[in-house]
Amino acid sequence: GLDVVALGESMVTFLPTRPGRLADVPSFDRGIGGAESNVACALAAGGHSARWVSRVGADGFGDHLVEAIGAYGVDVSAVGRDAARPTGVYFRTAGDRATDAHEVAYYRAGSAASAMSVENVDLGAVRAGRVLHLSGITAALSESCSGLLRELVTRPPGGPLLSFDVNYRSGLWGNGDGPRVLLELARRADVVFVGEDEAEEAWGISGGPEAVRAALPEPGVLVVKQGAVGATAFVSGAGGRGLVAPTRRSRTCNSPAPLGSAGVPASQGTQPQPAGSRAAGAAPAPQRGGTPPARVSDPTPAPAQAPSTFVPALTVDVVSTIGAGDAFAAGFLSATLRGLPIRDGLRHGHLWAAATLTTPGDLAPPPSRDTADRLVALDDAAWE
Ligand code: KDG
Repeated sequence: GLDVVALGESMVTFLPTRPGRLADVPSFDRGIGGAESNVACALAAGGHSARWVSRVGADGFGDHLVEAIGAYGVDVSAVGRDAARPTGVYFRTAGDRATDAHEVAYYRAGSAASAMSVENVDLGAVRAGRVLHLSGITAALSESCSGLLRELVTRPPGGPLLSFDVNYRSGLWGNGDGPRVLLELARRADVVFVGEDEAEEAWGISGGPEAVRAALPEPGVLVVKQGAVGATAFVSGAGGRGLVAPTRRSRTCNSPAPLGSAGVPASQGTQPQPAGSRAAGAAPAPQRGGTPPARVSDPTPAPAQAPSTFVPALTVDVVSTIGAGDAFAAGFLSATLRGLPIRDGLRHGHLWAAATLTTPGDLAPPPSRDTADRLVALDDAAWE
C-alpha cells in the first residue's frame, strides 16, 4: 500500500528573478508550490510511496502541476480536472532577510481546487495510505473544502494516521473564523505541526511550546516548530496510535512501530539521557517566556510536564523560509514511517528543512536517505 496521501491545493508559483518588490520586479521564474504536495514530493524523493489528491483546471498550468509533481514520483492518478475553473497561481518575493517578510499575491479564488468537496474527490483514494497529510490551508479555501476537511478528520476506524499542519494563512481567511476552525481540526489529528509564532498569531499563545501543548493536549504527537531555534515534540498516549516511539534508539523502539493500529500502546516518556551527553557550552534552551522544554539530554524531565523532546535546528544560510515547514513535516513523517525514535524524527525534519531553506523555491529534494541517516546519527555535539 501507499505510505502517504496528501490532499490540498497546489499552484504554479512565480518567483522574481531578482530582489525587489512585486511592484518593481519585471520577470519571474516558474515553480510549483502547495503545502501538501510539497510534503508528498519530498516524501517521494525520500523513497516513500506518496499520492497527491487535488483538483486542477483543464489548462496548461494544471498540466504542468500534474507533470511536475508526478515527476517527483508522486502518484497523481486521483487528481481531478475541472474544465470550468482555472488552476491557481501565486507570485511571491523571496522575503526580506532580516524580517522574513514576504510579499505574496495569490490568484486562487474560484480555482479548481477551491471547488473540492466530498462529492468530487475520491475519498477512497484519499484514505488509501498509512498516513493522510492535511493542512489548515484547505479549510480556508471555501465552504466545500472546509466540509471535505471536516469529513476527513472524522475518521472511520482503521483509517490512516492523520497528520495535520496548521498552516495558518491569515490572508486566506476573509472572516475571523480561522483560529477557531484550525484548533478544532488540529484537535482531531494524530500528528500536528504548528509553528510557535503561528500559535501566537492564530491563538494568542505566547508561552512557548509548553503553552501550545497545554492548549492542544489531544494529538498523540504535537510538534512545535521554533524557527531557527529548533523544534519540540510532545508524545502522549499511544504516541499517534502507536506510530511514534517516543524514546531514543533502543531495542524496543528501534523496531518499526505498527501503523494505524489504534490502541497499541507505545512506551511513554522521554528516556533520560546520561548527564553531560551534550558538550559544555551548549546553546541554552529557548526562553521565550514559559518553561524551557525538557531537552533530550536533560537527566530528569520536570515532573508535571508532558514528556517532550527538543532538538535544536541546524544553522544554515537561509535563502527563503517558504516551504521549510513542509520539508520539516516530510522529514519527520519519513522517520516516523520508518519507526525511528522521536529525536531522530526531529533531526530528519531539520535536515530536510535545511535543504529547502538554502534554495529559493518552495520545494527542494531532501538529502538522500543514506546521507540523512548518517547526519542524524552524529552525536549531540554536532547538533548544537
Ligand atoms: O508551505 C509553502 C506554501 O506556502 C506554498 O507552497 C504555497 O500552499 C501554499 C500556500 O497556500 O501558501
